[in-house]
Amino acid sequence: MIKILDSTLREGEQTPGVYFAPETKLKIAEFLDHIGVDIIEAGNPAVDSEIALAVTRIANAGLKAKIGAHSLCRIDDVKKALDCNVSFLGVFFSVSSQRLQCDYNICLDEALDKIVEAITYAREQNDSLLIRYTPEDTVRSPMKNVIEAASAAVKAGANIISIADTTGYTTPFQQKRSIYYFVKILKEELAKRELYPQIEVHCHNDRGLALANALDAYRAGIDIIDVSVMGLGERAGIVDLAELLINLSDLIEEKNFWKLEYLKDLYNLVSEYSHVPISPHHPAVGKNAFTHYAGVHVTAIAKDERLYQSLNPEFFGSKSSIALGMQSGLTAVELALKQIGREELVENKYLVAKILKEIKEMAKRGTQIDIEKELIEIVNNC
Ligand code: HCA
Ligand code: CU
Repeated sequence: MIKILDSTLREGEQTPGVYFAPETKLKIAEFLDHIGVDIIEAGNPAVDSEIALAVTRIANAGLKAKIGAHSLCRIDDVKKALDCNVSFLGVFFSVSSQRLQCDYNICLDEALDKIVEAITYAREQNDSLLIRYTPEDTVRSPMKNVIEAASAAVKAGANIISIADTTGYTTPFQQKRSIYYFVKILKEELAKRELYPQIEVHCHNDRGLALANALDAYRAGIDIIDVSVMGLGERAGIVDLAELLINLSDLIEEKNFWKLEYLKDLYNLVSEYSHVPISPHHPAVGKNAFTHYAGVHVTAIAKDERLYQSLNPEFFGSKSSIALGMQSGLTAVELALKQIGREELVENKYLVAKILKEIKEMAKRGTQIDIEKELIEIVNNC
């Protein structure tokens, strides 16, 4: 079964301006756990002692999910991560030619030594720790380097290799630049060496293809997909948790595997504390995700919602609704009148038409009409 790693608390907190206090992080982790996320990447403890504290609290909160720390391949940092009592450790070290030459100024062998040293140390401290190694910017690194680094990491004790599309470079539409291709080659090459780690993918959204690439990786048979709430993360962020779960729910056999009804509350919580608004048209959790507006649409859904819905709002703890405005027709007014408990007015066709005219006038201000409040005012004035 595919596993989900949520990185809202690590990658997500790398969104400029975003800061989650330790108690907020614990609340977010509890929600993620309820939803059924397998691994919660809770932060990099070496960044700040408060992050270490938050990771420790979450690790000790008795959640079902594995709690993970992120760390550079540096013994001191790995120590700080392990001090937090985590059951998952993700270490990263790029083996791209540019990174080795321009940034680290070392050769591949020296990089391999650092990777092996950090993983060996972590493995010695804890037999049952899940260790992931990420050759950061995997997909723009020479395949030979990635395979050498991944092989060395697994031999040193890593259980998982993550393919990181750090800059959102991959596309399902060019074979040699697709995550699908990287997964296949990596698995094949590791299998030749009799190494069978789990494979994870971390897809950034710089080209708007993070979700498409994650699903491409799923098709290639990967084990773990990284996500965050609202896709929060560096630059254009990563795969959005809700969007991925919607699509995976369609693909897996077992129904109701994830508790999607908690998504809305989780998104509202993260939005509140991150100060990043949820887009109204965000799938499943946006304000308008199940709202119908134009006359033709509302007339149809009044007969059967499924005429304009392929997702069942109930799965997300939502209901479908209608909006009023310039695009509305008489059916919308009738439905809205029923909604505010004025069903008796529906028979008065003259009044319904007058209300519609008023609604259209009001719509010209360019913001949504509040049915519960403003429609009542319109009715009282007509
Ligand atoms: C980062 C980069 C990273 C790492 C992913 C990983 C990426 O450290 O911010 O360690 O698995 O996108 O490569 O998020
Ligand atoms: Cu990232």
